[in-house]
Amino acid sequence: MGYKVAVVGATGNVGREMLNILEERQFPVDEIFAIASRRSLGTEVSYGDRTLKCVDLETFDFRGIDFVLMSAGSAVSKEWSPRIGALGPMVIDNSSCWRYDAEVPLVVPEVNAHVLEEYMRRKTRQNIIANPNCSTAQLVVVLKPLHDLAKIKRVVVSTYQSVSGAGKEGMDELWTQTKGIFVTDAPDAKKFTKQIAFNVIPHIDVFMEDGFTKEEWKMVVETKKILDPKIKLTATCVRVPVFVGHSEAVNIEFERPITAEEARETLREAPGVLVVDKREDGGYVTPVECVGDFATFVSRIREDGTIENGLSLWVVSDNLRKGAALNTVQIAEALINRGLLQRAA
Ligand code: 11C
Repeated sequence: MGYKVAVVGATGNVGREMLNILEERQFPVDEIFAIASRRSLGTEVSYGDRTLKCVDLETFDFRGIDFVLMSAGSAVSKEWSPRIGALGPMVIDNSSCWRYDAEVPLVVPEVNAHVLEEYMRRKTRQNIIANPNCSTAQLVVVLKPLHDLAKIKRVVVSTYQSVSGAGKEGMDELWTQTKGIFVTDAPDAKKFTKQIAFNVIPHIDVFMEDGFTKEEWKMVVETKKILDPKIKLTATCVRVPVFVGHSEAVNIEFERPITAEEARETLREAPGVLVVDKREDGGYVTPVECVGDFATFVSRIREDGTIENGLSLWVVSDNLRKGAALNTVQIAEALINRGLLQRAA
C-alpha cells in the first residue's frame, strides 16, 4: 500500500523536480496532489506520464495526507507548515523558515537520518522536518565520511552557484541577458544586483551586519546543526552564469593527517557521492554534467601542504535535486524505511 502525497509549490523549479523524483524513484504513491497558490490554479504539471492540475492551497483538505513536500517559499511555510502539520501529515519543508528552530530537525539522510528516530518519538512535535540550503546539502554529504575518518577542524569554501537557485526569474534573467547582450541592449538586472550574463556576482541573499551574506551564514549554521557544532567554516558564496548545478571549491583542515588517496577511497564508498578524479584534461565534473543526476560529484582531490593536515577538493551537484527536491524525497523515504511514519487516519 502506498502513501498520499501532496507537493506544495508544484509549479516552481523545485516543486516540479519533486514530482519528477517521486516518479523516477518509484516512491510508493497511492494518491498525489499538486498544490499551488490561487494564481496558479489549474496550471498543469507533469508526474510521469500523467498531467496533474494544480489545486488551491487555501481550500485543499490536508487531512488524511501522509507527506506534504513543501517548496513555496518562507512566507508560505511560516504560515502553512505548522497548520498542515497539526492536521497529521508529515511536512518536509524546503524553505529556510524552520531550519534554525531548535525543535525542528534539519536532515540530510546520508549524514544524520538518525535524528528522525528521536523526533518521531516526541509527542509534542509539530510534524515539520526541514531540508537544508542547496549549498549546504552537497557539502555535508562529502564532509561527513571525511569527518568520520580524520575529524574536520576547519573548512574554507567558495561556491559557484547557478541561477536556478534564485528560481525561474533568475533563469529567465540569465537567458534574456545572454541573448540580448550582442543583439540589442542587454536587459537591466532585476532579479540579480548586477549583470549575470558573462559575469559573476559575489552576493547571494541579504547582507548581515558582519559583512557576510545570509547564504554564507546559512552554510556555517546548517553544517554545524547537521554534522558537528565544533566544525569551523567560512564561506564566500558567488552567483555564476550557469543554469543548473552548484559547484564548490573546498579546503579542509583535519585533526590528523589524511592522504588524497585515503580521501578518494573513503569518498568512493560514501553514500550519495561519486568520485570522478582523473588528474588529466577533462578528468573532473562540471555543473552541466551533473544536471538530472542524484549524486554529488567530487573531483580534484589533492593534499594542501600550506596547512597542517590539509586537503582541497571540488564538489558539484544538481542544486534542484540533492540541494532541494531529492533530499526532501529522501527524508520521506528514510521515515518509511525506518518504520517511523504513523499513517494519517
Ligand atoms: C540560491 N541557495 O542558490 C539559494 C537557494 O535557503 O533554501 C535556496 C535558498 C534556501 O540562491
